[in-house]
Amino acid sequence: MKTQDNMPTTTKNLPGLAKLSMSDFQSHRDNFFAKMTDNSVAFFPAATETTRSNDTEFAFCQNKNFYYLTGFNEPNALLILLKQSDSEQAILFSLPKDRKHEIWHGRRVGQAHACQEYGFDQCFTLVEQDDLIAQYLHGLSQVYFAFDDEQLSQQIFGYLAQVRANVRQGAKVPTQLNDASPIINELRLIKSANEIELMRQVNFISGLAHQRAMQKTQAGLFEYQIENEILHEFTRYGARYAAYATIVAGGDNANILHYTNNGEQLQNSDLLLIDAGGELSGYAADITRTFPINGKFTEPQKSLYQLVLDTKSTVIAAIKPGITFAKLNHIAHQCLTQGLVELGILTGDLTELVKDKACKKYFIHGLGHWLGLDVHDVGDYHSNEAKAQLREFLPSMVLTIEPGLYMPLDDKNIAKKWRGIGIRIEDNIVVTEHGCENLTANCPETIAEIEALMAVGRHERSEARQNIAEAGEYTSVCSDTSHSCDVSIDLQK
Ligand SMILES: [Mn+2]
Repeated sequence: MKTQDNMPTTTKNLPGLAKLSMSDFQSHRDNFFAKMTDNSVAFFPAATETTRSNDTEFAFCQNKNFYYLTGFNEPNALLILLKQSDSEQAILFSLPKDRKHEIWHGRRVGQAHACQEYGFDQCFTLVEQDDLIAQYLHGLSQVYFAFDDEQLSQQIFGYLAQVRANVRQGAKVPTQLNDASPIINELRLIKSANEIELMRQVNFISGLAHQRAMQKTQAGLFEYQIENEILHEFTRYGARYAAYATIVAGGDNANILHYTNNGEQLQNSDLLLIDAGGELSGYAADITRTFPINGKFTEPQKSLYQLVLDTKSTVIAAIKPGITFAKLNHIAHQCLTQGLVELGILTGDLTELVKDKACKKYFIHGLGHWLGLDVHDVGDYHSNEAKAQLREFLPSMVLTIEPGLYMPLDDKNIAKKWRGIGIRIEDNIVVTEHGCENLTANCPETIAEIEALMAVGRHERSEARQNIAEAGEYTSVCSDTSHSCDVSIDLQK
């Protein structure tokens, strides 16, 4: 563990491998080509910009399937994968170079550079799209696209109608439509070594952000001020955006699972739950920590925290290829139930309570989820179409483990000392050949680690206050003299 002013050392050369290379995206395309039949075409549209208000837009977020296959980060583009018996072609349609537009809104890659820098076989402007696609479709037998994308579906039916209109002139229309989503979801679920390295980095950065938040937290601050410390640290190391809306939830707010209001003042004896992860080159981290606002756990907070932490550790220790979320859930339920019985929160026969999933009253969400380009990443959780069984883990899957316990302030059925406590601890895990790797290793989690780090934060604040006081004296001495004092004092040092 280290204080904030030290540069990170463990993930060596941050920001290091901050993006995937052209060959990574090419191999993603190759993997999709391998799933296509001969004489077929697949469509993957880029995202469009979303209006925030009037003429301003939200920060652009690329469509993740499109990004996975291209690395191309402009809106409105379209990728086509064309597979014929003797060739595989990746074709991009994108916005044209436009000097005037670029001066106002930013540079565009343009068609010539897109071919060179992204490895596409052919690149065209959007103006050429409609005519060319109708030509490509003629004579093909199958089409792949995401069925849940309504706009794209409409567009493709339009193209097919365009080809069909020329049947009398000899045009041949594809007859089989395939949903591209399950195919690309499966590909995205298994990460490459370079994807895992990116996720290692974004986890490391996010761990630093949680460390900073712990050090900066004190009663009287507002939740959004701690959110700001988190975002500061993300950006500082190249994770320009949060992967999802940061949750900074003091006290009873932690019992609202997706609390993002972040507008309340931190109270001295409460816990603070922070669920925050950065996004680095499109890849997400998703980390939760819970710690005492004044730096010292109370006894009830300690008991519940240690139980959640022990549960998380026991579950993670069991992760290896072949295990399922069902088995991990059983382990989590056993740990939590036993702990809740020992604390007197649940009463009854342990075996019966586990069987009845009694702990779900306080552990109200799932144990974890896939993680990748999306924070709740794509990929089937089941092993068969009937959805009867949860699938076995494979090496290079990445997932979260996030047990929690939630005791709402207004729940009169719980003893008073537990009320208003909400705890979640969440790590990001890669399944390896024989076990797993915890990507969230640099983020403090034990009671001793957290209390020690927060004590460093308190010490730094009191030193800073002392320095400010001394600087104040110095300034006042200066201002007593008759000539002007030209000394600048950095109060932050
Ligand atoms: Mn999560």
